[in-house]
Amino acid sequence: MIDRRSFLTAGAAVSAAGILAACAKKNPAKSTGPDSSGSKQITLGFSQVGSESGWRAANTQSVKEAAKAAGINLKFSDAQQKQENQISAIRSYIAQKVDVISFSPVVVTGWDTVLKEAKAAGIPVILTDRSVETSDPSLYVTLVGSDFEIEGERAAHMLEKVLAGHKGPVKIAQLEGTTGAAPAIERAKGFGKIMHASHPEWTIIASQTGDFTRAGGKQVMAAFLQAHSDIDVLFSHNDDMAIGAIQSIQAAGKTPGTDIKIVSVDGVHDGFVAMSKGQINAIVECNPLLGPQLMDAVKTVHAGKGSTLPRWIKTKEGDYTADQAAAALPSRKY
Ligand code: GZL
Repeated sequence: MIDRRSFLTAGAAVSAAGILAACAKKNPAKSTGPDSSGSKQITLGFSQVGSESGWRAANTQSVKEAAKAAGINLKFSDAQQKQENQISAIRSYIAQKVDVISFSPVVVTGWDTVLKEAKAAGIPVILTDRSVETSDPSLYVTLVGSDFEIEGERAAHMLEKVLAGHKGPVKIAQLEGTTGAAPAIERAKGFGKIMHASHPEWTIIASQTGDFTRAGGKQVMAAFLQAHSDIDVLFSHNDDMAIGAIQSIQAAGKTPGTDIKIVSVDGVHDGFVAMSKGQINAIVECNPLLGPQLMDAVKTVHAGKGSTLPRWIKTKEGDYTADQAAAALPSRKY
């Protein structure tokens, strides 16, 4: 896999300028009528991964609300977690001659062809949430989203806190996100980096995708528990799978958060509720409220200033342990 950080910095400014020069030439503002400010309204074509989790629902709401607030005409499609649906949606936006295309790629590979079609049509592309693997940095202007590898490292450090004072071997089950998705690949990588560097006593004895859904987490955790009677920790790549896993842990007669410690990622409302009950021990936040940052980037790109944007517009996020959950809940925005 191309190292995300080194790739993102290499020659980005040059490539972004190249995209925008091409766009300006081939795609004079395909805006619709004037917006409230009297300037021509921008049309944004957005392809969403799906509606698989509480995180995704919050992300969709953020994108829709931010587009409305920004006076941007949003064309929105839900791909139901299928890459072919996202590719079809992007092609439809190209045919409709939207001003800007944005999407959260369900998996990292398989995008070059359709992104080259967008480039040829002079339509700039902004990634949100998840990244893609490509050898051509000119195929998108910027990524608005989190650093998933750091999230994996943060999860390992939160597990260190949860296990404070624990002696002896720690047997870990891992619920992976969607196979091939950037957050799944990179959260596993970050967690493994800390585990291998600092914790020879930790062993991942089971690891399988639950596809970021509650049903997936419940089903896979039940299988883990059938195969392993000695799981000490669950590391779940998102709260929805952790919440599903909690049901299976309880069905097996064990106490989540006590018999099996749980560290999760996202920080959605139901994750915080489970944490306030002591069922989840720690959560690494992954901020879904990317809408405002995305709309700012859309306006910058549409104004021909995309080369002023960083190659990666990172989101800010925190880490929480169970003792902080109840106090944090009332102010949670998603
Ligand atoms: C992360 C996002 C992931 C969330 C899951 O930015 O892509 O997808 O962690 C969601 O909850 O399904």
